[in-house]
Amino acid sequence: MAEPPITLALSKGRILEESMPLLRAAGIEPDADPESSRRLVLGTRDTGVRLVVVRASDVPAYVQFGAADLGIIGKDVLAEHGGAGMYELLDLGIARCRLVVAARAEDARDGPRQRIRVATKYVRLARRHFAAVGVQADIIHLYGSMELAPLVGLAQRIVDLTDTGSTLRANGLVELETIMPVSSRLVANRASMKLRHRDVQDLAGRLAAAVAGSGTPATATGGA
Ligand code: PRT
Ligand code: MG
Repeated sequence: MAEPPITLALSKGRILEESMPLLRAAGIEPDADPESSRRLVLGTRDTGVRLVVVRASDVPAYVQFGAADLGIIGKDVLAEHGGAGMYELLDLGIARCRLVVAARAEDARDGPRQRIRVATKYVRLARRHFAAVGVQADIIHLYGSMELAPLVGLAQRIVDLTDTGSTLRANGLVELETIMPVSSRLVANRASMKLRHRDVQDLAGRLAAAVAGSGTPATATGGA
């Protein structure tokens, strides 16, 4: 019997957009356009790889529990999850941004109060950050539009991602400090690393070559 396909979990949006050129360079061509298709499981041409398309914050669950052998996630999502049950194999260098603390420009001048409320999707990372800098913070878990929280008095600070900074600026917010730089990572389920070592390493190697800009598997010659 043929081996089951290697399953790679990724998310629609920024990560998928920026992953596709790397996947193509690594020889993985989906049999439907993952961005527009309604299908959540996609085959690929001539490779034993299938793609599953899930929400960004759900990718770690698929990889941790082995429903996906591999996944592509932001370092933000990986760090917030904690990485249980998986190995980080590769920095893909895509979907770059940074996790920052931000506040309304007028509040930023005040400096932190004795105790502040912080709105974020990154509860664990925010808690760790404010503990490290010795600020008492009550963390409020939001699922989206963090930028709104300071404008309506829900929180004095937010912990959120920013890239160009235009979303913060558009809402009168300023960046106070960077918690960490973020880019997307290839992660692998721990058991898959053992049981399907060759397949996982092969795919990771081809992606590494694509990242390095050769655009072709390491064994191939020539080409730009
Ligand atoms: O939407 P859903 O809940 O399904 O998931 P998600 O919002 O986590 O997915 P998505 O596609 O928005 O983000 C997936 C991953 O992309 C994140 O986990 C990051 O690793 C990465 N990434 C890179 C970003 C950004 N850049 C980014 N700029 N994720 C979000 N943003 C947001 C930012 O917070 C702001 O609201 O995009 C907006 C524009 O940013 P500016 O600074 O350029 O204005
Ligand atoms: Mg989103």
